[in-house]
Amino acid sequence: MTKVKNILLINPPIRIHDKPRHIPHGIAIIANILRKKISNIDLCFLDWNANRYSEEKVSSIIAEKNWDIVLTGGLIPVYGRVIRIAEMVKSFHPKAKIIAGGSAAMSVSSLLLSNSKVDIVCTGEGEITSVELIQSLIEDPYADLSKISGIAYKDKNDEIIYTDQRPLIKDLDKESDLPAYDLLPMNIYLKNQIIGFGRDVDFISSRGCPFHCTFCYQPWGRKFRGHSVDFICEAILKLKKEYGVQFISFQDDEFMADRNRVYEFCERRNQLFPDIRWSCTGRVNLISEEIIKNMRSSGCCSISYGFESGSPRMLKAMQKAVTIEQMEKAVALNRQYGLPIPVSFILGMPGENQESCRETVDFCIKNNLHLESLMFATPYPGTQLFEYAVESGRIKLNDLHEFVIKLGDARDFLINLTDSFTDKELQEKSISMKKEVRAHYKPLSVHEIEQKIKDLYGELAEEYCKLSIEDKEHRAKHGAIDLF
Ligand code: B12
Ligand code: SF4
Repeated sequence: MTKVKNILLINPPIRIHDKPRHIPHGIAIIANILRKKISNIDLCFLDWNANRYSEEKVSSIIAEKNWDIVLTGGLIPVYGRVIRIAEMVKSFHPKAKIIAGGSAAMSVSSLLLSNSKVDIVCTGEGEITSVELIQSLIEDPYADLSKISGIAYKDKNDEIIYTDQRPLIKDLDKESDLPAYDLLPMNIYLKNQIIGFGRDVDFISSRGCPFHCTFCYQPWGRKFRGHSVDFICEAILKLKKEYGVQFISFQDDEFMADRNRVYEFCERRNQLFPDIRWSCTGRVNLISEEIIKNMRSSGCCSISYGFESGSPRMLKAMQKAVTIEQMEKAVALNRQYGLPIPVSFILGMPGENQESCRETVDFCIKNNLHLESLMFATPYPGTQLFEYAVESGRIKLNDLHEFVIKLGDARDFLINLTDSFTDKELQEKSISMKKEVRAHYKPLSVHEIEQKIKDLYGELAEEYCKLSIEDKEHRAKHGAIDLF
């Protein structure tokens, strides 16, 4: 019998200016799968993000046990933290193997391997790869990894080796799993709502998106793969029973890509858990009166849209594949069915100029929308926009590590992709556009907002009054709860 191996999974902190709100789906799914599929392991999940520990505390947890394998990763803004975690681990346990995954690892795999003490990167979906990899490392820490698909690693000579790409999972229900909720500090997540009120949790019910927006990273390709409605409903029933969940915020790239699945979910929600309310991501070309009516009458409280621009020219340049007419129709339908209108915009895509900014401002004023969630165009690695930034010499590959370390929230200005504005002008433009739109925005009265919130949220509406200023600010940026 092989010796028990100590495995530590670390979820690094993200968005530390806000409360921890989002379940770390990727690494928590991996945790669940590893403990089910591999025997002889002692697995510990350190949620640095949820607990907001100091680095000293994390370092002492790393030091206290002889970890054999450490897994970490997440979205690209945790790239720097992954590097730091690898340093801390190796300083106490030089022989421990460090495996990283998520977009912080797969969208910049060779960069991460070259600039850190990370040993192995998971270059795609982690469910099968992590099991094969860890089984192999348990048998022999110095095993030949070249036969394991879906990884990149440093060999004995520090050369980076890429193995075959692992094919995408065909059936998410069978081959993936739920996050290991019981290993996470669920109460922290449940009290820091995302979109809803009460005990609100996020859920990712699909992978992949059929569209081609140039600023978006699509590691799972253009084919939409959804969990079945059975899987989703079982998960919600579990979350309700075990954690008293009252609201589900679907954070899929594009929850509505498969309309039949949406209709089926609405029907099943009404049968199985009519008290659960929910929100999701949408797209204006997928919206119709019929679907929105259905969603509204089955507890949907918010559909968020990435509008990005009020300029048809910019929409085309971003390959958004939507029209201004479709955007206006979606706004009107959301209003007609009493739903708030959380929309986001992007400033500073290549080709942005005074005229396109004017069109965005005019579009907001005409449709009485706010512009508070205006982001700066940011070329995240793996996107077409990133390729453009490299080709146009705005990002130098020699300086890539310094650039990636700085990536964070797209609300903060990082790089200028336009030819029409200087950096300073672009940042001032963002302020002046928001200011102009704010001056024209006609909010509903407090009474009208309260009434709409009651209509949408029923008994959960009482929670609205209890929101802290911080939570209200979060809503203003992401949930647009009082913008109807
Ligand atoms: C929910 C979400 C968030 C949440 C955070 C979630 C969290 N707890 O970390 C919030 C809202 C905070 C967020 C913020 C941002 N996000 Co975001 N987000 C997502 C979203 C929609 C889902 C992520 C998710 O849980 N997916 C489901 C899980 C199962 O997939 P996964 O994490 O990739 O995990 C799989 C593999 O990667 C791997 N894996 C993951 N971790 C690990 C670890 C190990 C050890 C191993 C072996 C494997 C492994 O196995 C998993 C199962 O196959 C994705 C879109 C997407 N398609 O993933 C964007 C996405 C990750 N976000 C993205 C971006 C750009 C951002 C922002 C920077 C955007 C912004 N406007 O500012 C901000 C970051 C803000 C900041 N200050 O850091 C990009 C990343 C681009 C890139 N090149 O890295 C994505 C891909 C969106 C997109 N399509 O462009 N985001
Ligand atoms: S921005 Fe949305 S619609 Fe566009 S490709 Fe990304 S997930 Fe799909």
